[in-house]
Amino acid sequence: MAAAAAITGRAASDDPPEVRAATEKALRDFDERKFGMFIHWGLYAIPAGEWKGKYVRGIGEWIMFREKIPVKEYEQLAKQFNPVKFNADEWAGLAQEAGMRYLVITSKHHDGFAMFKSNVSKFNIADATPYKKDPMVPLSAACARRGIQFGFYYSQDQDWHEPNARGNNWDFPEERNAQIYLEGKALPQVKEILSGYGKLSLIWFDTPGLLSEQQVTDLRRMVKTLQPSCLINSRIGHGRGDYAQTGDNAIPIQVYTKDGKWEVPATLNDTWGYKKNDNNWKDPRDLIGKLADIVSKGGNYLLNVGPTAEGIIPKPSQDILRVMGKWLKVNGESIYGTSPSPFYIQDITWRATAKPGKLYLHILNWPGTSLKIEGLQNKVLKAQFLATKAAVPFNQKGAVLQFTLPAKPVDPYNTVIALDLEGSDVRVADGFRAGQLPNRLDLYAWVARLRGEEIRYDFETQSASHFKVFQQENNVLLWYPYGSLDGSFEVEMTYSCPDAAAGSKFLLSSERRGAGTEERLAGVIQGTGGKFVTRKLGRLTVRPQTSAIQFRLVEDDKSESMKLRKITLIR
Ligand code: FHN
Repeated sequence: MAAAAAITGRAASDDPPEVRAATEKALRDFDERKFGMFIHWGLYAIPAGEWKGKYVRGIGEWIMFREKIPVKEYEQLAKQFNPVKFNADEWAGLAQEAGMRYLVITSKHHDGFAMFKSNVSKFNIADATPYKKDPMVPLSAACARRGIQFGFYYSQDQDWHEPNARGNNWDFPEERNAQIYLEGKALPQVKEILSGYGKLSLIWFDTPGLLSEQQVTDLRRMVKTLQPSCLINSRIGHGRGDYAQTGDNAIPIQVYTKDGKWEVPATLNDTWGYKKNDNNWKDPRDLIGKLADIVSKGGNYLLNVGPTAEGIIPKPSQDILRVMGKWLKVNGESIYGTSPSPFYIQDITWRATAKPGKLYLHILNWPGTSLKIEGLQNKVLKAQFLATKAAVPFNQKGAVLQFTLPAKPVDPYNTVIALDLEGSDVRVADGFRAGQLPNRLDLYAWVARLRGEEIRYDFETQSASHFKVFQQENNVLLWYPYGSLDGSFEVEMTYSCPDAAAGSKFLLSSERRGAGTEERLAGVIQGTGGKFVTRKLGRLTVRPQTSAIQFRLVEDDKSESMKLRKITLIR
């Protein structure tokens, strides 16, 4: 797997050959699985987003940090944690029904509480709760029985329960010694999770923070010594992972294959850990589209559920996942084991995935009775809808392929057309190939990360709205170029705004991780009489190092109801 070299490169070069071989094999398998279940489960499911009667904004598992809850007080939650409704087989069964082929669960999140029986710290589910059992034993076994690969999340640097770990400066204001924490808790606990639950497909470290390169190298070595085939994600830090994560809910704007395998960790609502008031569930159409979008760009999708303190995966999550599973049952051939799109991503109408001699067109937004695909050089031998096996009439002249479609989608979520091609390799003409961008590039709101509790996407108008302004955590749209853009672009914005709501200042900026805003384009939202219009904004520079392009209202949210459909970058 040549593409993985950039990510495995440094770590792998230190690995013994047998570890390298086991890692490469595991990576190939991981690449084929495409879709996994993430589970954030811990004590934070008890307060569930509310502390002392007050609603706490933000992600649920951060409640201890946000409210600066003292360790002694937070520890008391363990006495109430009794997930009697937890049923390992039901959870694994749900993952299987959803078409998820691997599962990653929090063994210890930043709050420091071990969700497994640990001999290293008494602050664990078997010793500190009335439940008294280790749920990870039956869960790992249930996954193994169902052919779902099992992996653990472990927060290796942040641990708000420990004076020498990172994060808790309300109980522990004095300087920490990370090595004491590592040797006393993180390393021995990682050893425990690698030893007691059979074969782990991966360890998912998080928020690497300030650990030194040597500390990270030691951690990697320990994992690979105990289980050579256990994959390590990039959030171990210092480039020592086997595969990469994008940011949370962050999908690259284009096909992205140059740095090896990657995965998008994503939420079903706005939290990872259970929050009783978070009902901002994503639409299955959005999620099924995102699965195709991510896979067509080269990634895996790790989609989260946050079970309750009783051990129940919230019903809306279950319902959504079952809808996804139903779609995958029919269309799985176009997802599992595929390679990324050979075309660059043009708009939000369709995506492509491929297999030798096969091309799958995922139609996400129905174009009406005709669909034109340009650039395919292979002769098309056959075209059929995966859902019905019905033939799709088409006409191919040179590199222009035209389909005649029914007026309405065959599948309301994503209609897949499977093409049989002449020749095994898919060939795409110059100017249409992945990696070759056009002079006008549309960044649609649908492709952006919608960050914030209020912001919403509307399928009807293909636009995002509710740009509420807060002192912290404004509602924003973020696009992630991942190195695909380099230059100064003229920028246009396609949006609508009722005249009465016009007037707020907006900011479109390119951001660089660690350095903040690099370049900004400011303006005032003009009224459009509620109609969608395209307006020129000025110029913006985007560099390969740009981590995100961001749109937000800055000072007031009078224009929060404006609808933003897309930003266009013109070279
Ligand atoms: O801080 C965590 C957060 O709670 C959650 O676990 C996510 C999942 O990717 N990771 C961190 C933030 O990126």
